[in-house]
Amino acid sequence: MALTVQTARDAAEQYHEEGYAIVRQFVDGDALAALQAETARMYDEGLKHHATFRHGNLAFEILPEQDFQQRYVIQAYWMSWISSYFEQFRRSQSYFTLLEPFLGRDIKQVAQQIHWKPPGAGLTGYRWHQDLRFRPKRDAFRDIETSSVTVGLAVDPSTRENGCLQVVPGSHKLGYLGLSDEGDGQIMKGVSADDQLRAVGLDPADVVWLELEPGDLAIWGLMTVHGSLPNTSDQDRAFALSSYVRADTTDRGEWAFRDGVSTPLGDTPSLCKFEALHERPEPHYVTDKWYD
Ligand SMILES: O=C(O)CCC(=O)C(=O)O
Ligand SMILES: [Fe+2]
Repeated sequence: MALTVQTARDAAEQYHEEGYAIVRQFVDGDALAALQAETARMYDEGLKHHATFRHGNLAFEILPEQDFQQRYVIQAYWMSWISSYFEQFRRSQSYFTLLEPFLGRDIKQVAQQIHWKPPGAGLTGYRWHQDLRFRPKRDAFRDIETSSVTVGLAVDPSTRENGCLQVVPGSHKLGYLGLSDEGDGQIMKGVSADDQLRAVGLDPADVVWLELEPGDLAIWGLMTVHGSLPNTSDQDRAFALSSYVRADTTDRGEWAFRDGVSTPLGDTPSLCKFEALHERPEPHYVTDKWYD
């Protein structure tokens, strides 16, 4: 099913009112099978690394076997550098049709990720937060709240049991609330709890669970309060996330669309989120145990 301009406009309207939206069957049929196969290939690529690996913007976040009984891959970043499939997918016509009502015709991408929640891995929840916290150099982005959108595409079914995303409708209008900023600020340690919402004046009863079929897509913003629980089922939850920004509001990111024209990666990576990109662009392993 090709995404219509009307569906994209409706999603943008709901997003502006409620801070999130869902587009069903953004990908289906053979295209969905291809997405699932390439996502599985990325997992196998990640498994080749004994610890968290970085090379430019490409990264695999690994839970190593010495601490977790077996090796798990929980995140991949910027798969485009090793996958021609993901390099084309991120700037495909479907994404442009979806994003134009949100961001206009000149669009850069600042995040490309897959999040897995392998059964048994345990540490696969993301505590309540607003993604603004991941844009550390806030002056590198202008008009940040309205110029950026994140989309999460269900590769596997996304259910309550396997830790689907949850959002608090309307929370995007409340400003930055500081959720999960305490301590080392690591959002994958500890779990989302109702008290965290109450502490900032939100009602846990308002939470919406974004249960998705493979190919469905969720949309949220930098100010939308969201989180997800660890997987307690035996079904993985691969979720493909991308953040896009209006190109004229940032010096960061990789071009996705210039005046609506799909634009490939250049020869070298651009600074997106990792501040260390320029200090340590070569392949390397990171062995700090953030999960301890
Ligand atoms: O994968 C998820 O469930 C949520 C991820 C998330 O919110 C984030 O990485 O900012
Ligand atoms: Fe987030």
